[in-house]
Amino acid sequence: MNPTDDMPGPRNAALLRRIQKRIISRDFRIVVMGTGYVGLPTAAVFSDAGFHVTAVDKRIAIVQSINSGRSPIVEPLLNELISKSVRSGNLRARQELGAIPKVDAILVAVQTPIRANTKPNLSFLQGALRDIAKSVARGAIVCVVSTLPPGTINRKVRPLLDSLTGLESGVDFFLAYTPERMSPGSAVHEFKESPRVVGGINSQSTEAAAMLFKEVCSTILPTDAASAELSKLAENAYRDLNIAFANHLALISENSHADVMEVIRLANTHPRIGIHRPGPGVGGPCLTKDPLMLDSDAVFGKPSIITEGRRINDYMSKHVVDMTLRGLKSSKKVVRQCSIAVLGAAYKGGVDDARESPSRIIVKGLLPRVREVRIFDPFCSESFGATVAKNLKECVDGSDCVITATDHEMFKSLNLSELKRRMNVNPIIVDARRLINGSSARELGFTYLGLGEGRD
Ligand code: SAJ
Repeated sequence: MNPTDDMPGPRNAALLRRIQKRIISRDFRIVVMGTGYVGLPTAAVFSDAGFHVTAVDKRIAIVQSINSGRSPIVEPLLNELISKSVRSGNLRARQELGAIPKVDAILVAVQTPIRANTKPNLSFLQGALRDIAKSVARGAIVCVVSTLPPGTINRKVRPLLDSLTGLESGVDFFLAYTPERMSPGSAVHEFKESPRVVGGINSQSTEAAAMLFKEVCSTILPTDAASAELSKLAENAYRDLNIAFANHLALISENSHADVMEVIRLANTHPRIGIHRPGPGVGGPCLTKDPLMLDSDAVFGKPSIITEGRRINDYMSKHVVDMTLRGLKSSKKVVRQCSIAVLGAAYKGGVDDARESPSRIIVKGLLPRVREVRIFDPFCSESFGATVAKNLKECVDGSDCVITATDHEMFKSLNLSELKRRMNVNPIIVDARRLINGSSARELGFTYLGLGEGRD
């Protein structure tokens, strides 16, 4: 048996008890490496719970924002937590880890992007591990939070840390994978309430990491590191595939005189079915990347349900461009003279995040063909090259076609009569998010094209 896979030995059992005492008394220093959409809520929640947290990020603007008590991103509750913790002295940010005298736990939350060739880029992770190596002392807990390709902890993180520190992970210090499961827009709430998967490289590592996360998360799911890695990827790949299925159904419905929303509503009344919503594509940093990470060892040319799902979801933004051009032509408009209003730049409703947003493909697809593309988003300033409108009215005034690209709350209750008054004659709605009642729109004289709605 591998010595690090056995039951807690007497030495580590005593150490674990000492660590537990210090965690409970909050005499425990935590470093969070990387303060992006994952590291920031992590640092905020731990510091709010009374831990001494140092957040490390290379970006000076982020460090300054945190140290002045302001959240650098729009995320409910985050600003309050950061400002409170900075005031109480529990949270500080810095650009370099440097020589912090005593670190009890290090949580690594740096980005693990996908390269253009769809292979994972682990250079930020490796850089962070090099940075933390000198701070990993005997008895420290190291947790990787970033999303990882299968097998990374055991095959890459563990040997690298052991060689950099000269210590033995699982014996001298504890190493675990604790994937985040936060949805932007409710990150703080979900950080605390989503069951937290904690997978150590051995049972002591799982126990040590669980003791720490138990203080801030309502439920802990202890497991091994490899299963934890795969479970994180499986969740997001499953969601991506489910949305791809909804999108595929939308394309089929358009050719079958059926309405995909009705199809899904009916199917979902079955107690064991839960189909997601179709839309203009899948955006954001997670679902566009994690399925590829799960599939990163796939043999080229081998059939892959994951690759096909990604292709369908990517296709949907182009489909919205095609729907728009079709709508303009069927209304006898001269495409080159048309003005298009795109409602939403963020990748989903309620967030200010435009990463991988379907709106980008929609704007880029329409810009070279029409006179003007205007964009309005209540939270997000990204424009993808379109003209930014200050408000909804400015966006739709004198437009020929309105596209619902993001499901922000305010786009779900558009005043259609006012919209019609503000738009040019023969107004068109391309409802890529299915936020608008198509019958009401048609009664008012709109040409209404709902994604996934088949018509005679
Ligand atoms: N979308 C649809 N139809 C749907 C649901 C979503 O088209 O029925 C689109 C959204 O508009 C968006 C994209 O998919 O463009 C992704 O949205 P999302 O709601 O899945 O949210 P993310 O990517 O912000 O967060 C996901 C979350 N995963 C799940 O809800 C299963 C979150 O829990 C993860 O922690 C997060 O990824 C992550 O960081 O991995």
